[in-house]
Amino acid sequence: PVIVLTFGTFDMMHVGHVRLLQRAAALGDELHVGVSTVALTKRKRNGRKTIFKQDTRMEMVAAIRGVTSVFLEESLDLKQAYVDKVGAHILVMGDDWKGKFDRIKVPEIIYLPRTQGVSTTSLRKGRPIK
Ligand code: C2G
Repeated sequence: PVIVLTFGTFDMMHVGHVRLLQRAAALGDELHVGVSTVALTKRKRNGRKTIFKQDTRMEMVAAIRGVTSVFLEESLDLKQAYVDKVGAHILVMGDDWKGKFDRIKVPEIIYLPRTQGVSTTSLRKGRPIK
């Protein structure tokens, strides 16, 4: 089977996250998802906490059709270890991460375009979605 791996925070799950996961799932037979811990998210986002706890975010991601398994992503620097552990053939990331993981040894890295007009930040601000 073709094994796909992706990562994210998935706080306040929205259509951009769902589409990213479904496009990733369509690239292979299994989709494994690393969900950032609260501690990693604070480091990624200058100390800003997530709205939802890590267990709740994992539960939401696991409920999406096509997701095979979820695990906690504890550090950005452990990407290679996670790739090796799940035996990933394809590493998928949104194109906001373009080029960032090019050193990872994995047969293929695909950066998918983000869904425009929706983000956790816009939801937090309560802005209407186009
Ligand atoms: N995404 C998207 N469209 C949006 C918003 C997000 O396609 N409108 C994608 C992102 O590009 C990412 C995934 O959804 O691939 C999860 O987004 P975030 O929760 O913002 O994840 P992030 O904090 O970027 O974590 O190891 C890398 C990180 O853990 C990625």
